[in-house]
Amino acid sequence: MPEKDIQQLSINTIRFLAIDAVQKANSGHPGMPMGCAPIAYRLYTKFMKHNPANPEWKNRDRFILSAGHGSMLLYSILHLCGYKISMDDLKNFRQFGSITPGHPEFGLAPGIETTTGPLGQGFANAIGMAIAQEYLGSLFNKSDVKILDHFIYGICSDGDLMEGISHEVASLAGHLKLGKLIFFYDDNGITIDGKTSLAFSEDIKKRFDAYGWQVLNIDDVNDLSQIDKAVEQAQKETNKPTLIITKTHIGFGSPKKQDTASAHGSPLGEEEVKVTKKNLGWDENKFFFIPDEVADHFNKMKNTFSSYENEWNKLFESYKKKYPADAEKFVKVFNYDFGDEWKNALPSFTNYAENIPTRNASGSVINAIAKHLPTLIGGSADLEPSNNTYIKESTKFSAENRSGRNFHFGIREHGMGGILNGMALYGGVIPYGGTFLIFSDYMRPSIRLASLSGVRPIYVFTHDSVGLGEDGPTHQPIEHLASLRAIPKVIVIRPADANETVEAWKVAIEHKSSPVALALTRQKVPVFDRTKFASAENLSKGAYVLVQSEKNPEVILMASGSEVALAVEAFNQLQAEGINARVVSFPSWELFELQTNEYKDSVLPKSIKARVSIEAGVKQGWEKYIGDFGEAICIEKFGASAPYEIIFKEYGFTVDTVVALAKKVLVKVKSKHGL
Ligand SMILES: Cc1ncc(C[n+]2csc(CCOP(=O)(O)OP(=O)(O)O)c2C)c(N)n1
Repeated sequence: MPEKDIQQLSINTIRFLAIDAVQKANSGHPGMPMGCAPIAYRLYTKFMKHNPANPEWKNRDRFILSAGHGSMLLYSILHLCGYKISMDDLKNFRQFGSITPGHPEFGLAPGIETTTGPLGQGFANAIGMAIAQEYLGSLFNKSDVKILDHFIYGICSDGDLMEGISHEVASLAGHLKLGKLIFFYDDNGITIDGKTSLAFSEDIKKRFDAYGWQVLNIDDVNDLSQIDKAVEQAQKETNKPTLIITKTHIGFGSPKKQDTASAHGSPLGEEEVKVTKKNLGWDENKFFFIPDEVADHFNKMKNTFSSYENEWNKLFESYKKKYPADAEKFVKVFNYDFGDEWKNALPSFTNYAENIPTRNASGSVINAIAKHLPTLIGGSADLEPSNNTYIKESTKFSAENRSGRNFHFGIREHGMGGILNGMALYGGVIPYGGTFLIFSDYMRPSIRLASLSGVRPIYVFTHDSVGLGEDGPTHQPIEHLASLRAIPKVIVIRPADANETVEAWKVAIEHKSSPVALALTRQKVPVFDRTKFASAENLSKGAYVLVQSEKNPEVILMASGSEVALAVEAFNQLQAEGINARVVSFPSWELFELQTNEYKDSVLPKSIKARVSIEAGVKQGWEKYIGDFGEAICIEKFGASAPYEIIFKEYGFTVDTVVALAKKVLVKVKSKHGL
């Protein structure tokens, strides 16, 4: 069969695998794969250096399907290339427990580089990956051997480019001159509601030109020579990311549905599947059909695919000979194997007379460990002096300086969230990003996806309560701790003092499977005298007894962050009045929940029912720990613009209130128990 015919047959195979899977699942998005099949085919078979036998190969070209609703496009091409996605997996599209869910999920099927579906996120992830590649390249590439030297391809859709996050990250990608990025824009003029003209009329070319991207055009996606020309030109441009505006037809080939919104999000319908098959010269009675010629065509590519990796392996061998220390470091970095030196370098705060904001302690930790964690890299969304995220021994990452470890994400929290995910997904780096806790709202969709994907960016959220003071209610988080705690698997840590902050960072570096959010104070808090109080190392257990009366405690005061100091003051007062109490420092619910029941009972014994929680945020969730008799000192309204001491006083965060509540719960407990 002539080359052209086999190409066409392969492209139609992708289309019909997608159509059949969507039809079988009776849900999904056939239109996008039908339109974009030629792009996926050409990239995976001609341009991308990848090896289906080893999807983890470090120097593979990446492919990001930002328009994740078109997942069947990705599953089909991966299946054809020989990734471990079987025909049964395709038939189980969107079924419980399958590796082919409605939208691609990182970690489920090989070859899926990131979880996409929420539009705009994949596009941001790709930019994070490009950044990670540049940084790691600066560490390991030599003028004579480049071991990280690949492209990051992707497809984004109208929806991706409408979403705000795409504006944020495209702007940064242009600024940073990320030349390895090559994105196709699936310009099919259709979204769910109908034509894009309903809500979208900007000139995409001008927009991306203005960001500093190279912008290319393809008039007809079905003309493979146009794809080839565009990709070749994109590869040559090393100083700018490239957007290839590609005219496609949603639902291509479907007589009734092509170019209409009805091809977007529902099966074509049995009748329309038939006529579409007829229309494109396919046997209408065949389902999930891969013609022999197509199977052969892809089989023959296996050697080429593995040769890409073999060539790189040879390159790496020569690298190893010339640069043995770097080669060893390369392997270690991707295994996050940094030895114990960083732990030995962790600071200890022993001047107990000092009051230190936990954000400052965090800055000290970053700078103490940075030397031993060469791929700890991060920055802030333009709040670096407030977040204390700067690594002083390093420089700023920029278009001219890829070895800088300090990132200026600009005022783009959502973009930063998506980029951090891409960096974490790339591997090898430990990315962190800072902003005020209040603005975690601006990056929440990305935080959720990091957790769903099982990757670990570290968030440095400072200004963690009304304790930030005069900036007022617009800047004072109230519901944010609860809201972050509500996201499954996110580890939220609100350390009480400088030494707990050290331990919080230790957890953050060691925890690799979900995001860690550090909530840190702007205001000064005391450094607890650890010769008198329990060790801060207990932070890793999420909650621990910080101090208690010698005799059996009758009441538990539990608090997180800056409110722990208040709990200790109230404890002293209660002691003075002859009431035995216990202070539980409670920096992390999630870490506490990971402990054994025995440990949990030892910190919060069932027998002590008199409990008070103190946290400068909503009560939501504390009920679980304070129980039926407990009381919470919390904030159920917005904050106020004033010096923080005044706000805390006005909002009931005083020793008197804590003591009074402790007594109240004691009375409640005693009367209920008829004592
Ligand atoms: C953040 C977000 N909002 C809404 C959706 C729901 N949604 C899925 S696809 C889509 C838009 C489809 O238009 P387009 O991006 O042009 O894709 P196409 O119709 O070309 O397949 C929307 C709104 C989503 N996936 N993510």
